Amino acid sequence: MKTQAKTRLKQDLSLYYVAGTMNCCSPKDFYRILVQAIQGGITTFQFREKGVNCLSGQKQLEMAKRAKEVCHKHDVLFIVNDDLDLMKAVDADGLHVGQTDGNLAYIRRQTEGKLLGVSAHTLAEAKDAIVHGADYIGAGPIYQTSTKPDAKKPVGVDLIAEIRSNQVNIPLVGIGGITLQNASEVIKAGVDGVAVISEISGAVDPSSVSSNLLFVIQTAKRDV
Ligand code: TZP
Ligand code: MG
Repeated sequence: MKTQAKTRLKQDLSLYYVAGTMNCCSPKDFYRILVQAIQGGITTFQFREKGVNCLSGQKQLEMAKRAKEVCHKHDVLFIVNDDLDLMKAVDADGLHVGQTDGNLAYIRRQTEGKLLGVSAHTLAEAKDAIVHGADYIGAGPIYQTSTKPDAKKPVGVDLIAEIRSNQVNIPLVGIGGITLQNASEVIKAGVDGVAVISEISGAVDPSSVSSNLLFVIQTAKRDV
């Protein structure tokens, strides 16, 4: 990735909201919360429709299309979690995969011209993702999270410092248990952005939580 595109991506990943309808009370709430999060200033959205009570088939496709439309109307990047076919069907901006979601070399070929994000739990996984051409890394879980039932043990901000001290200059986001209270610490450890599910999807006022998070992130970035 060219330096200018990398700088732009680092900016675009600043406040990365991840959600599916099952993280909200209903599909209707999912869409309302997404719109409010956009109003509050999220910069990237990942459609992660998986687990108990998730939408499938045509309903999932329609929701993904609606979500992409509202994201693009407001210049928010739209990324699809795991599902290559869905990413292609909605012509998303990119795909995000975990360590067990398939062969990275194959996935990179299939996502040519799109962004590819890869989750990493260790420095070795981050390096492997870079070798395979990932555009950005999602590092975590940083803190304890109850949103992802199969989440690994929290790695803390040490993982971020470790990745950065190995001269890994790839766009990097932290994920897992990130809140308004700890977002600044995560940014100061060296990430370009923070990814959250419950802090926004469970908020009484998703718009103000999003704008407060963005403020904390931008302030912390200036202090790094
Ligand atoms: N990957 C690692 S932790 C996590 C994912 C998808 C869940 C993050 O959710 P929350 O509610 O922000 O802790
Ligand atoms: Mg996955």
